[in-house]
Amino acid sequence: MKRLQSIQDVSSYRVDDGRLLYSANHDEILAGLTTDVYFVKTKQILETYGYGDAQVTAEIFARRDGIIAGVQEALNLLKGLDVQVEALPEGSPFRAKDVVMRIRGRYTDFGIYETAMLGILAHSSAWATAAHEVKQVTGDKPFFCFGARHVHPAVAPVMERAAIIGGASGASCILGAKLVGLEPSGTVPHALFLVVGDTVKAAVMYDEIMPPDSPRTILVDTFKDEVEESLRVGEALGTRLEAIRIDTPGERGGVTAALVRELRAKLDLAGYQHVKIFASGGLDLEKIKLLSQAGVDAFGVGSYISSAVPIDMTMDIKEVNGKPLAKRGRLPGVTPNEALKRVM
Ligand code: PCP
Repeated sequence: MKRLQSIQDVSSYRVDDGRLLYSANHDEILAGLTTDVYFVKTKQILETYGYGDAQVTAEIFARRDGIIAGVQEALNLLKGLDVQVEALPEGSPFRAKDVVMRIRGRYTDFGIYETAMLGILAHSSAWATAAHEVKQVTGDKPFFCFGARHVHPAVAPVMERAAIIGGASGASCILGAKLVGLEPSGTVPHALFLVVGDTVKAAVMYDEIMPPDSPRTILVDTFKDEVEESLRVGEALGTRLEAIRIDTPGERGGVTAALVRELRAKLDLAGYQHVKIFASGGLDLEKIKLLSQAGVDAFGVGSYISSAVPIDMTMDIKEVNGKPLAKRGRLPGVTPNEALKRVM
């Protein structure tokens, strides 16, 4: 697909009637179709009036503190262009107003990617930052991103990858996990238990046919009391039972610290000290902290990560043809940041 060069290219572009998904594919993003249209007009005017070769230094800065993610994806948009790029390494912290990426080259070469690059960095960094916050609370205990169901499938892998960069131990979304060289994490949903009709029966089926590296973590809140079900599953799977998962719905009060304490005590009393407790469902930082103190060993976290508000990123031109400048309100010339590394 040809890159957009002018407003005439924009006007003549037609959306395919049979389009399956509204998300942009890679070719459409590279062609500039997801950019704000004013960047295409700017490119056309500059090239028409002899400014096409203007060399600029552009800096992207963040509006609030966070953990950077999406750098590699943003860089991939610039592949093949004659530009030099410095950026923060993926996963590193930044403060409000820090420059997270600096691009030098012909403005008309990369200007139309501003929208896409800012969007990638803003959202990925928000998800990574939320995951980092969870990590601060879970400490050495693992947590897994379960947020794919809350976002459009086109960006679910982007989110889950960002969560892992921010500190998640893994992710349930298959493509998200594979993007960082991991296998997806997760056992089975309530659907299996509901269809089979009995927690122990479903647990035994899982144990029989899932490969040895699939964790024997059994969900115990579908039909009956979580403690009663855990002990039944323990009896059936014995030492093969690695963990039980509690995901008690909000309608029943959710997963509480009291439930976790009771569960731990009764599992221990019945000789299941080796069985870990995995909690999921509506967990935020405060709840994770309380549940961790009560004895939860691992967590599944979805909406806290997926609902992270994007961290606004802004791109400013700070030099044109070697001359320092800036729009009103900003400081002219490059903004020093020793954490930036040359990446292109
Ligand atoms: C868990 C839970 C939440 C999912 C994880 C995301 O899934 O019920 O909806 O967590 P969040 O609340 O932090 O966003 P399952 O128990 O596997 O879901 P289901 O009820 O579909 O079986």
